[in-house]
Amino acid sequence: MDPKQTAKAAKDKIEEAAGAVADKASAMTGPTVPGAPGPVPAPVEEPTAPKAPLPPKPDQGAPATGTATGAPTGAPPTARAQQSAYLTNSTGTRLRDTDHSLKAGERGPTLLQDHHLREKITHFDHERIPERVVHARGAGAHGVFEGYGSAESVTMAGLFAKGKETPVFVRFSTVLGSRGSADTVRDTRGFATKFYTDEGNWDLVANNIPVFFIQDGIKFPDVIHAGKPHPDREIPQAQSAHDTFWDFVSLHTEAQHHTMWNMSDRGIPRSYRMMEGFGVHTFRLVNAEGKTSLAKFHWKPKLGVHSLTWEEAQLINGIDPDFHRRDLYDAIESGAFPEWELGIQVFPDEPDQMFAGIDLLDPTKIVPEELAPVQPIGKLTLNANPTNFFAEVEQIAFHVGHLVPGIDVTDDPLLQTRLFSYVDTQLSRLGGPNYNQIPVNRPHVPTNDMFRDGFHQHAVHSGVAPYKPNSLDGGCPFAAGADLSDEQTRAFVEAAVKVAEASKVRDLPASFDDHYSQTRQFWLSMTPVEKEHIIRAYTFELGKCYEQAVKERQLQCLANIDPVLCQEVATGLGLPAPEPTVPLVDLDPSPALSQVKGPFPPDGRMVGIVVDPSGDLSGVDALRRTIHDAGMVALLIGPHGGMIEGMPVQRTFATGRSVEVDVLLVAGSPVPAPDALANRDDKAGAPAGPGLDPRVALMIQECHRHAKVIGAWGYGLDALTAAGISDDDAGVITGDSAAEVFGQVQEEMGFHRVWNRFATTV
Ligand code: HDE
Repeated sequence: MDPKQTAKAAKDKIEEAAGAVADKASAMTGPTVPGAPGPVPAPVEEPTAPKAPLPPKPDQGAPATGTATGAPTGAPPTARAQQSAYLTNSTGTRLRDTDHSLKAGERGPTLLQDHHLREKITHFDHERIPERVVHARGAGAHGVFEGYGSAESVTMAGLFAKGKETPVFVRFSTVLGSRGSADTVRDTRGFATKFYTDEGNWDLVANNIPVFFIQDGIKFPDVIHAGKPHPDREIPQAQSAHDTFWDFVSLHTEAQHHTMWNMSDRGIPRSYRMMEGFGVHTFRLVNAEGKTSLAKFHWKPKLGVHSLTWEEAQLINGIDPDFHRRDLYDAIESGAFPEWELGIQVFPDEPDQMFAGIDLLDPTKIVPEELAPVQPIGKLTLNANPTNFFAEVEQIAFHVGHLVPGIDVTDDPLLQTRLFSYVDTQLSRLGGPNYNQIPVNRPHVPTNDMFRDGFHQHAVHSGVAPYKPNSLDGGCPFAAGADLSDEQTRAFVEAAVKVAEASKVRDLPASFDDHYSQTRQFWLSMTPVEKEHIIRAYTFELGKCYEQAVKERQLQCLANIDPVLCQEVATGLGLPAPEPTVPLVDLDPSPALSQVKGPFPPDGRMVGIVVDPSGDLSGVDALRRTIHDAGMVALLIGPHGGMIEGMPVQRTFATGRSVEVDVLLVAGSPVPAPDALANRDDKAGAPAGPGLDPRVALMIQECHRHAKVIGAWGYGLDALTAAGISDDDAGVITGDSAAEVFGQVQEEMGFHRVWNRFATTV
């Protein structure tokens, strides 16, 4: 048999199957439920007739199929996956049996000659690579960036040209936890974007918090060692609520600004789709005339910035530890593609690198948007899930030094260390210096780097002279032109800025000394309900510390930020509130920092619908379609799985929990289901009024406590009464029909929560 013919037949079959799946997806008119495990439903019986591998799911994308040195191959993305209809070993030889090892008789010892067994087990033994030192836990997606053309006066980077589309891959992450840790812990989130531009890859390796714990990269191991689990018992996982973290930040007080952001609602985002992103450092932009400007990068989510409540975050860590990952993939699968605008704050490139008294090289400082507005320069849309998590999300390697003409770095001492660290870490994480040849890291333009050999070399370099100058390879390759206005030949050239005359020192400028005024500014910019959340977060975290000295020292830092904050936390800890040791500086509040805003679009929001199969279900199916058409996901919640009146049940009273939904619609008042027994489902121990399933009562009460919009009609009103919720309460919407109630619910849910349902005291 001609192997080429076999490969071609397999490829044709894969493409045929991919087409069939796409047709099937487009033919589906009803609300889809994201999260299905395969592209075609699995049969109950094990399939045995040989056929080509299944294609990826319609929502999945894959890295481009260029070669390791950037040449387009024209192969379909599926060419990267398994190709044969038959099981083979890693060198393509077909295998008959992978279920039994080769033995000396059925009961005999296994033979050393079993090369298939040895290959299979050896490969398995080496499947793991080191997880990232920080940001180990994450999720990622493919997308596209479209330039607005508005940045052309400050940067020549071609990706910002009007209408220019650039493919991207984005990876979101937490910082402290290990790869298998929970998503909704209190932590900073990473927001790293690789732009595969026509001038090489540009990585914007950002966070969802605009300031950092430290001003000099040499302190990075210290802050991370303090935040990671205690080295003796390796607890707690993915938490800052422990002694070593608070020991460090209370001694190293430049960390206080970032810590305040972590204690705010920003530390527990509702979704990766609802986070801002910040490049943190000031970068240097260069336009086609060579003129430089300083700039800070901001990602602004179309859906607004929203958070969980602390109780929700803690419940979700148990109920669905993959909450953020699932939310991102489900939203993309259901067509609610997340969007952000990229914006820049631009500052003149003055020799002192200051703006409005703020040192632009100090990464513990922001420039309030009210002083320097964020100007939109392009739009990011995430539109495809990964096909293979390991190949794409785990192996992507970001680096702040992946720069393109028009974008350069500054002397921020944190950024300077990062320029070293990101290459270095990939050497041990990805096993050698050729990690940029891994498919997800490959640029979409030709590379000609004269780097040779090393582990996992995929390129087959020709020529004899990988050095310069040479004559034996005809002088190839040649240095690119320094003429910045020639887009065809221009090169990345470091901006020739002056370096001040100085002596070698291990020190920072005096302008980095103020650790408190912007921390206080953040506090003063919060609404009362956001301040309550901050007080509660500090009290929780310090309450988890054992050392009295650590708590007292952090209270002193809080006294230097705000006396009310300090007093409230001190009361919770049962300790006296100290007096400030530095003068309190009142900078103008920055309303842009508050999250209490709206309305925002509801795309991809989860709408729970509680149904009673014995009650009136009229309007529920139409409601599901309305929710779907409005870009949201409807979750039908019933007493049992399977179907209810032709509608698929996504959650039962046993499997569902309030924290999974943004809004709860109560379409009936179901009596206790047969499994509403506390010994079968602990939630059934929740108190409920007469006749209502206690799990439904708990769901309504939690949604109410977490200030979510609740809608009810018909017998649903009885359920509210039995759960002890008044229909006069803010954000509780009642009416005669599903359609009437949902119309009002939609208006309210754009504000994320019913904010005035929270009582405040500050
Ligand atoms: Fe990172 N950081 N970082 N960091 N960082 C890493 O690189 C480091 C910093 C950020 O999804 C590592 O590939 C140092 C600031 C993100 O793959 C490592 C310093 C910001 C990600 C590293 C910082 C970030 C990383 C670990 C202080 C926000 C995840 C694995 C000088 C602007 C990227 C890796 C991904 C990852 C070093 C500070 C963001 C060890 C030394 C500030 C989003 O190289």
